[in-house]
Amino acid sequence: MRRSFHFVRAIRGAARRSFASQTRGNRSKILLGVGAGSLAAAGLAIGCNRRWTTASCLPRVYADSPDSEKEAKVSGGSRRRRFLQFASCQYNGEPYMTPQDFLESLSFSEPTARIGRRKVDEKEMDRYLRKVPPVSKNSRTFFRDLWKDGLVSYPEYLFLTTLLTKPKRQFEIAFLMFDRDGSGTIERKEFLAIERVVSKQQEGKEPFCTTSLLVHLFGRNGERLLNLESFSRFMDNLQEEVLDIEFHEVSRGLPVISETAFAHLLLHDSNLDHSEIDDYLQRLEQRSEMGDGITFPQFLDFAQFLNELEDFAVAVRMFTLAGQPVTQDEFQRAVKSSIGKRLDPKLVQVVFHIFDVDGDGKLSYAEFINVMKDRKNRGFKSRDAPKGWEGFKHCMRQKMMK
Ligand SMILES: [Ca+2]
Repeated sequence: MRRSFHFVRAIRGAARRSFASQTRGNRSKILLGVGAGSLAAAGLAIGCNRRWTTASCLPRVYADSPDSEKEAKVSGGSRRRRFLQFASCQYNGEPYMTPQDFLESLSFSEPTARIGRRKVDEKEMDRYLRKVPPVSKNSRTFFRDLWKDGLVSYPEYLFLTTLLTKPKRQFEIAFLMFDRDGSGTIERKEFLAIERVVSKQQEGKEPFCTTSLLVHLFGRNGERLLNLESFSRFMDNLQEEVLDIEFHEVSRGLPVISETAFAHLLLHDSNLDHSEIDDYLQRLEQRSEMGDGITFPQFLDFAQFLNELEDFAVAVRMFTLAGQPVTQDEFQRAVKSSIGKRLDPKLVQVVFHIFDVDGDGKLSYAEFINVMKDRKNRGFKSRDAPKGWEGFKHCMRQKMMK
């Protein structure tokens, strides 16, 4: 069990419908819309929580898990394994994720229980593709809007998960990698060529089908070109959509999350076990007077900062060459040099309360970087928990330490 916010599945339906119409400016409407959904789901939440906490310790059996394991062994790699684990559809004999599967693979350690993969036929596929908005619509709810009605291929999954943690200044580098002929725009065939490379597919071996993402970026017949501006906006929207889901699942529709919930969000994807996470949270609660909470824009800033963690590490190493712990002012200066602005002092205060081990007001830098690296790489490194009997023992140890 990685997350303590188990009620989220119950509220997801209500939340998603409300988020679909979300814009930055209308948070009060969301508050009303999702707040009602959350209240309605609160009763369910208790049941869900119970089911999750007891069931999560036992190995869950999926009808298709032997196949997924076999497929992953053939093609190798933890990302491939994760893709196969969550891919709930099959089209032309190939496994695909729905947009819902994709979003769940980022937030949950296991997919929803199901029996086999649902076969998608031509007619259904045609219906999916007709629903896809063009990239010029600039949607921040693209994946949530399509939800079950769309397909994400394995190369696309690799592409999307790679983009999730790319710092903004690397958007252009990524764009130039795709624009193979240097024309200043990306064509569908250039996009597919890179996809082929990253998924290690041989040219001509396996033709890619037209997916929802291809139609979104290049049109139904690949008639549109993608320029740097649209490409960067797409990446921005993708990052924001995933963070939006994460934040609002925790806030239950409210515009802020508590400092403790923020700390939990930072720590839950790390390799820390439950007792270690509890230590961090207790330290935070003992040291800080709980304030007004953390808003979504503040959370976004922090996520942007995490995407620039390498630059931050270089900057902060200047202070730590002599093995000195970092003060809040030094921390902020290092942040500014990596993302171009300071973080809200309240956020920094929370981070210091969590990672100031001996209470001297300074940050234990090595610990901070190690935990935050795990958080940044969420979904892969930290989620490759041991499987089978080893996994069961690991899980039992975790439970007994609680
Ligand atoms: Ca080009």
